[in-house]
Amino acid sequence: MAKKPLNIGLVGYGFMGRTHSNGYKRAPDFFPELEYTPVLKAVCGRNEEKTKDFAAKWGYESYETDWKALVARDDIDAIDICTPNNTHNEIAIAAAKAGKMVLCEKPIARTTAEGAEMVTAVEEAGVANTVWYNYRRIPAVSLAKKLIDEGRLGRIFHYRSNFLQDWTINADLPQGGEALWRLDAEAAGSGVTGDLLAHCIDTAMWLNGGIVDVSAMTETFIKERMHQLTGKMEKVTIDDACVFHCHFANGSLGLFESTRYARGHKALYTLEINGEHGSIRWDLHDLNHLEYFDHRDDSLVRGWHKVHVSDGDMPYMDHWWVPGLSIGYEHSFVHQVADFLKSLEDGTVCEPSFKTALETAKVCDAVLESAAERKWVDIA
Ligand code: SOE
Repeated sequence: MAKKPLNIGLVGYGFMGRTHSNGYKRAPDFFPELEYTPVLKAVCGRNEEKTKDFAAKWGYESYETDWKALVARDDIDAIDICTPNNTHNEIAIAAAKAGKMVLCEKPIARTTAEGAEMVTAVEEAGVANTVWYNYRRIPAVSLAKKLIDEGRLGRIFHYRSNFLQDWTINADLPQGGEALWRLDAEAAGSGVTGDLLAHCIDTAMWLNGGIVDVSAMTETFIKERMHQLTGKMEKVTIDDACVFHCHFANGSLGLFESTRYARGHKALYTLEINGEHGSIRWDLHDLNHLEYFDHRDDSLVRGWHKVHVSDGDMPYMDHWWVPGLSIGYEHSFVHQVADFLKSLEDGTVCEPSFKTALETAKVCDAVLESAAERKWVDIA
């Protein structure tokens, strides 16, 4: 069967530009049943040399240096936004208005207000959309979803999640500009809350339902850093660390922590859920294992099971190697591409849609408000 091409216009060639491009390239080989196939039509970046180089390296047919020119092209079906958070709103709205599908790197935007405008734009235009919260599509995390939905844990009491890093401890590290925009609140919106806790919140609400209210504290440990764009020492306005607790709509309690100051941890995303019958835990440093405890097991063998998520009957794994062989971080992006293509085929929504991702933005905003005002905040 001849494949239907989906012409991709990628904006941004950084770390995320690479993960998404790899996803587009790998998905057709490993998900051959899909009707659509991504075509790497054009990549866009402001630095012509680097953009041209990226296009050659990753196999894009052409390049642009102005995203508006990319959005105006008739040969582009979908705009994929991999640029700093302060650009998501403008690019996504223009793309939707031009009738393009929009795929946007997380978080949806800097604030709920910006994200809400994006939701309106894609809904008014009726274009397919998704936000790349890739960790949902790690097979072990998808398996956790299946086990919870089957009711194996029973009533849920606790949800606990961390995202720990240590790459900003050095006070000489500048803020702002290329590669370091995540340290600049103007570009990023917030620090660890929007960058890291947003992942934890997206997964948490997917696995355990909505969050009702939050109480948070944030800290900025290094108060001033050299700004790469101005060359001056400037006040740091992002949150370096954030801790919050919350109530979920199902009555369970949530506890979340994120920091870029946990010496020794590079990207330690962990989650644990405790229910009436059992518990589940997972961490990104050992991403192919899901730990599962079922109190209803025979007491002589009761204990934590360490499930190696590699068998063909486990989520996504029938598309990869043979049982016992592992996959990695990059595969979560291949899975998101495959699920997006499948959603086009089926006429369904590829979750998280912009609308779903807006719920995460609302929680992030409430967390920041709670920390700033030292009070509990209800989620609107
Ligand atoms: C930050 O270091 C970062 O790259 C995030 O921006 C990503 O979303 C996360 O998956 C890994 O860490």
